[in-house]
Amino acid sequence: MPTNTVSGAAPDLSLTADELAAFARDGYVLRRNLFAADEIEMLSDAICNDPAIAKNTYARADSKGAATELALWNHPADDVFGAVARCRRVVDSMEKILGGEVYHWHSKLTMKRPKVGGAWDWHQDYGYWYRNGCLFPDMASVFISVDPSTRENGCLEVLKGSHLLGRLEHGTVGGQVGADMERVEAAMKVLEHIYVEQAPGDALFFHANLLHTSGQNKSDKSRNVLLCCYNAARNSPFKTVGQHPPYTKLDKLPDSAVREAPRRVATDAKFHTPQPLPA
Ligand SMILES: O=C(O)CCC(=O)C(=O)O
Repeated sequence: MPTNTVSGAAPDLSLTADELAAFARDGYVLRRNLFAADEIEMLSDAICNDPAIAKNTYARADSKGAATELALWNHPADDVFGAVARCRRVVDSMEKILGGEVYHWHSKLTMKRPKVGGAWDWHQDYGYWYRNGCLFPDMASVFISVDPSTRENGCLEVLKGSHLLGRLEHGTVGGQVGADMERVEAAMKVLEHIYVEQAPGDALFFHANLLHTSGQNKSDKSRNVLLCCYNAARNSPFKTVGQHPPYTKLDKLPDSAVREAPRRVATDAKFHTPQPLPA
């Protein structure tokens, strides 16, 4: 695994200068094995067996009517999901990407059931978050594979370099927010379409204006992912829309906190309740 100069006892696992250059050029960078097998097993166990996840999961229809599932929360709680979202290898990377202090925007589980799991239509995350009152697209996510993420089960697909297009118009497609397809199709003629296949523990850092999609799950295996999303502290929304609060200080944790975290969802974890899409 690439590492930076070691400072103190713990290795610095955040993104290196070369990775940051790739991110600036392409709008994303894939770090293999950011999380170890035992850490991923903790996430998988909670996703599959914690009743709080099942209770707070809801579906979003894709444009073809299949349902992709998610559970979403704003504040990282004192549990394994919160530890991943606050650990240094993630948050220090985000601070390098966004150029300063970041805070946790939200985390979500996106889950595609075997055979029936639905797609995510082409969009930029800032297509959603613009509507939440964030002035600048100074936002980014990390897509952490809990299950293998393959072409067959609907891995993430990105248009390399599309973060440089700026924000496209978005409208409602199925139960999701989707980008203007005339623009997406034009962009596809000039930008490379990448299928980002990931093993469990691999982490894709990507910019809020990167166009991305993912297909339906045609396989007989689940495709579960933890997505942690961040906003620059200086970019707190100018208005409150829906369930996203303004800037909230993020307390970073050492990387070792993931293994030490409670495996079950914290009792005070606050999930979003499903909301109709804003007009
Ligand atoms: O889980 C996926 O495949 C994509 C999720 C996504 O694009 C999103 O939550 O904005």
